[in-house]
Amino acid sequence: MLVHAIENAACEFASDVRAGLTRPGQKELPSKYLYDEVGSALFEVISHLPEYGLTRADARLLQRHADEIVARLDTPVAVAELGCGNGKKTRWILEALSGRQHAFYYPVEISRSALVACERELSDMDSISIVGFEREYLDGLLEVAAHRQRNQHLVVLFLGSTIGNFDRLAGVKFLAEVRRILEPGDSLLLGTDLEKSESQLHKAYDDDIGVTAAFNRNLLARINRELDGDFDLSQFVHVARINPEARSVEMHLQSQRRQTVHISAADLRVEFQEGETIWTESSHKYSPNEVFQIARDSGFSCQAQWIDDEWPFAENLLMAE
Ligand code: AVI
Repeated sequence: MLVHAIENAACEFASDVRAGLTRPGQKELPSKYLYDEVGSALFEVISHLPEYGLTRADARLLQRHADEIVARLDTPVAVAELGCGNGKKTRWILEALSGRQHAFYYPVEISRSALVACERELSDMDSISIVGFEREYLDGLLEVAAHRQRNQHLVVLFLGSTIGNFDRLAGVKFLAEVRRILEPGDSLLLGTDLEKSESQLHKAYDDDIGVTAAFNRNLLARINRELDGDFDLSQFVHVARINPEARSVEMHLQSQRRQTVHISAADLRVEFQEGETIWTESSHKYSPNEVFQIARDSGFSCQAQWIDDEWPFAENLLMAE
């Protein structure tokens, strides 16, 4: 069973790499593949960098406002989290909740190592029962919903501005899917990184010591490791580009010369021109008011918003209508 799952994951990776690198025009790789074990560890380091305040702002808001957030939820409530990471930020919400009731916590995570780390991090909380799901977000949430007891409400945590890694429209579509799984009276706590100056954004996504560059280039190293590729890493440079129309920062990997790359497990030979890029991630930034509209467009209403005073970032509490 497990062997099959691993083989399927490798096939899917190979076919996504093939599709992305043979696209006419801009070559692309899906950003979800940035997070293997090395990539997840590098992202953890990014979250400590002075240039990248997003994760700390998210944690600060949860720490400061957890009681108020929890007080606004209909009880009894179970907590589901889409992408739990290492679980550290979630502790604030679970601690606030444990003062009121015993609670179930359902982390949904595609990375097994993150799921294990999260369960370990929160295992000392006696009044919380943890049931993890190693699944894609919506599949996992469907399972969580199937486990809910009668009269129990759900609060879904979608923190860290992961929503920003979707295109704006795809983000609304995703939230509408989440809403379809929920019931009136359930809620969604959504973290959104807010608009900031181009220079601040540029530094955040191209830091001085090169951790974000390593995070990005690891994707090519991962293709070499897992799909038997021969990317010469010294010939691809990390580039962070501001896209003012999309109000996003894009990460690209730019080929330093004309070159050909082979990826055996994807049965692929791909040519790069000098200066050509592979687009690996977009990170969209929001205005505070826009979140209210996104909530309405996806079947929620935004009941409360908390904005950090050090790094423009908002925690938004959305209620399922
Ligand atoms: C996970 N995600 C919200 C991060 C972001 O800021 O878009 C990923 C990241 N990419 C580069 N630095 C951090």
